[in-house]
Amino acid sequence: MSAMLDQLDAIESEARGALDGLADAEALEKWRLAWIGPKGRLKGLLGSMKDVAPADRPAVGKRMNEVKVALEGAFEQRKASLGSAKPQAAGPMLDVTEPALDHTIGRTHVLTRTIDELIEVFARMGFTVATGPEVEDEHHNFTALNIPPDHPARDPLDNFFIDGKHLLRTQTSTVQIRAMEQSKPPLRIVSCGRVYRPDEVDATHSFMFHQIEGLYVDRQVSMVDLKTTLLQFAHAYFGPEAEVKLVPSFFPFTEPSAEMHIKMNVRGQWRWVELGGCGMVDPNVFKAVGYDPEEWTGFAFGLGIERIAMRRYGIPDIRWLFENDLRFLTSV
Ligand code: FA5
Repeated sequence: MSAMLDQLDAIESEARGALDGLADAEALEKWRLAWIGPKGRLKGLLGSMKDVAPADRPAVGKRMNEVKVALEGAFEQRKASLGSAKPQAAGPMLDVTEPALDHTIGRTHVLTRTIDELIEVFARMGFTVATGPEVEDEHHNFTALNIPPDHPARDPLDNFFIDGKHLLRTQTSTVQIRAMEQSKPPLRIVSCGRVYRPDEVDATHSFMFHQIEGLYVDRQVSMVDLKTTLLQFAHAYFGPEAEVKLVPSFFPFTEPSAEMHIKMNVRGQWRWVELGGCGMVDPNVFKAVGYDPEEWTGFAFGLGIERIAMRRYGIPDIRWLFENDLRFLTSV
């Protein structure tokens, strides 16, 4: 009999020891099955009851029951204590009913959008896209554009020179020269990009801004072609009621030259707004790129993209375009 009682004592103390080290509900369940479950160690001892002398069986049965009750109690206690520590023991919780996080997708900057729109309008008129560097030499920024060495526009105080001969381009007209150097006429290009001038910054001026340049070279091109092209652009971009006016002006690289004004609806009021310069390509510019001015004629224009975007989207201050303030960026 004492061998059986010893075994019961051993099972009880071993089972209690194993129970102490358990960390989660899964381990607890395994413990229950192993020790007090229907096929557990305790039940396994029942098979040995037949070897116990009949006189001793009540005592052994009583002890077996005590151990069973004690281990079941210990199991319940451990289960309760693990249950109260559930959040840590169970790891991160997943609440599938919680609404998903709202993740905001960025959007194209209004200037990039304007550039894409402008290019699309001119592409429909047969213009292809040309590009040029922002760091330019004096030849492309001035000399080839008929701006001689003593011209006030070349004053170092009016330009961002990098060294004696290179500067940040002040206008996209540089791309006219590069495009003509690279291709034979006829030619029809637009070019959009950044230009730099040490202008004082205010609501309509920045030291860095964007221009769209257009150049059309062919035989017998006239001012009528220029005005028609600009009018078609104005209608396509600002609506069929927009009007175009060319006001006499001066640029060294066009003759005659004009300012392009567009009559458009600005917040309910019709106003004339100056968007840029234009004119017929000066014969000296053709000579600089090796085109024969007796054979080829052309027009060119250069418009400020910020001014266009500001009109189109009702933006009152040019600085908002560069400050990266999300309140503005998400509103246009
Ligand atoms: C030019 O830059 C000439 N290259 C345009 C041209 C091209 C004339 C081809 C003839 C033939 P202008 O300096 O006026 O021109 O500048 C053109 C436009 O750029 C202006 O009308 C204005 O819309 C914009 N602009 C000029 N300075 C600034 C500035 N500091 N900030 C923002 N936009 C500006």
